[in-house]
Amino acid sequence: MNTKRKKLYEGKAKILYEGPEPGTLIQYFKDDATAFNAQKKATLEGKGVINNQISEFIMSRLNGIGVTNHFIKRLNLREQLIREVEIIPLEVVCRNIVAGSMSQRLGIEEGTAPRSIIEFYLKKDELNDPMVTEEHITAFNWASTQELDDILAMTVRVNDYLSGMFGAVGITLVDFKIEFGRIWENDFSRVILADEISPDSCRLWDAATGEKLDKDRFRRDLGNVIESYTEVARRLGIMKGMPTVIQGAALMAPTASSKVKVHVFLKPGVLDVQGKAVEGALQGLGWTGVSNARVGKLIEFDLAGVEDPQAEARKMCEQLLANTVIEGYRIETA
Ligand code: AIR
Ligand code: ASP
Repeated sequence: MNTKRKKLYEGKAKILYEGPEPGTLIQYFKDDATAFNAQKKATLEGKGVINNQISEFIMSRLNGIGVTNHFIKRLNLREQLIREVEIIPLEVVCRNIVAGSMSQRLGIEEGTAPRSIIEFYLKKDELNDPMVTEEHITAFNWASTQELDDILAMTVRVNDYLSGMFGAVGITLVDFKIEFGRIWENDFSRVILADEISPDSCRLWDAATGEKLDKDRFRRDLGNVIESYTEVARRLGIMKGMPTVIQGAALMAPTASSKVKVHVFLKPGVLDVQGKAVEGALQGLGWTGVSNARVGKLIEFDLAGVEDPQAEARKMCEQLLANTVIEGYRIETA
């Protein structure tokens, strides 16, 4: 992050900043992890980068099947542009297999599978997010009956879609938590899916081995948290499309320093007087096969304190290093 903007809210794993236009926000994914109402805390390097991408992937897919949500586009490794919503103070949990708090509360062993169950929790840290029923929700106006119907219908669709999506890559969707918000259009409001969907908010088990690939690795001190999140991203085909430098950077501290080389040269079609001179001289010395010589400049530097050196170097070219009307540039980072 290199621009100063207004922070609107800081949660346990994310920060919300004012967006570039009214009705938009920027959602920043931190590396911080908490569990048991923040009694347990840690920083898991790279988690924010992975969750930003997994959540982008899932939210885009859900948008594609008509589950309207707040995601607009990913901006960089840790940030996404989202629609501003009036958050409904509920955590909606959908369970396909008994695990976690339901297993503890009801004394039912983890792993048994009844039918899918949807539960509601009130978002209230001071009270440890108590479970509530539909009666509480409508009685206290946290959501209207109509909104609750929409929330239930959307949760069922999300569960169907995600169960299939994860199933196809050998992952069992055990349970997940989602949140919703209201958007206003004139005097009418509509409920849309908000927040994030990632291994922080789902239980994901390897379908073959039962191995946990989600935040329970952190909650239960099972180790390999980032490795498991990365595995989820890999199976979904997300990490594959990322340039190698960024894949490395995903797990790298944001303060690590990169070697950057920026090559700037005149665009093809722009007369390069120096290039022509060099070309003529080389030809004169007998290298008659030389053509299209361009003389450019090379700018080298070390760059620390940024998360995406390529992206920063690109901005430097656009703002200072190249005259983009007539010059092109090529960036190498290592
Ligand atoms: N969850 C609940 N509160 C915060 C989160 N992330 C998610 C868990 C789990 C599901 O909701 O990650 O996937 C049910 O959690 P629990 O603790 O009630 O069993
Ligand atoms: N992150 C939440 C907390 O700190 C819940 C959890 O994921 O365990 O309580």
